[in-house]
Amino acid sequence: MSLPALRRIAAIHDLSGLGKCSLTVALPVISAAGVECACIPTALLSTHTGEFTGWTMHDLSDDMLPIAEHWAAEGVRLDGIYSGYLASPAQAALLGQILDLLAGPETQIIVDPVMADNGAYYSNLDEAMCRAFRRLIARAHVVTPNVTEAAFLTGMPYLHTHSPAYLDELLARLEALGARTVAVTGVRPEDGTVGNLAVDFRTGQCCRAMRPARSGLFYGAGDLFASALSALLVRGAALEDALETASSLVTDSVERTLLRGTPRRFGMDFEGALPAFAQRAAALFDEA
Ligand code: PXL
Repeated sequence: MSLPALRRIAAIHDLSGLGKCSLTVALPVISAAGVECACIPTALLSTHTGEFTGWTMHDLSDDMLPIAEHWAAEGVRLDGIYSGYLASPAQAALLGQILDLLAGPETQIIVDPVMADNGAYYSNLDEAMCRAFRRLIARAHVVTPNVTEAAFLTGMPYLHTHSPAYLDELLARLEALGARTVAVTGVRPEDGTVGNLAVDFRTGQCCRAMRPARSGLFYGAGDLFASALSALLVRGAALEDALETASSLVTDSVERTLLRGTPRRFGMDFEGALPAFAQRAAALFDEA
């Protein structure tokens, strides 16, 4: 029996030791989707920067290009390059250089412009990070902002609920920035409903995955979603299947977090949701 080639994604994110976000989410989720996850860490932190104080951070900017140069010298093939939290705007420029080195014609580039949520920038980040992400968007095949990030990127006001007219304007402005496919997370058509919306601007295809809303912030939810979506798209899933399957991983993890009463800053209980996610992913590719 032979197996199809294993696809490989390079995940370019920070490694926050505690709090379940970025690489500590990307690695298990991308693996569970049946895709290899290679890593270029952007920074090493003791925890993520939300709701923790006194965290440590070691910037790994000096290592990012040498890692990519080594991989390029080894002739490593990447089916996807998926970037997330960057420690500074300068790292966005480095990411551009890494794309020059490592992205081939077949490499899907997924940029998650991680910088803000709930109408506010994360600690240490500001408009300079937003300007840097704006420049990267035109290079990406898929961009996965939450509503706050989409509003900041496009100069729109951040709103709590999102009318069709608001969403149309947001999407039109993201398209004008050069985005090809966007998946906007945390879309709230009305109070009590939240979900994700994806649009392929080349075909006009638009799909949504909406669920009953749960109150409060879930750290790492965006990373769970974008990691799952990236892996599924890189394996060749259709946009609507990838959106639905990634959204279900987030919903299942939200429910487990609430059932267990896990303090929010420690991240989401996605571990027990991974088997069902892996099964749904395998079913998309007839491997169930
Ligand atoms: O989940 C996004 C994220 C990633 N990395 C770090 C963060 C955050 C959000 O707060 O602080 C370091």
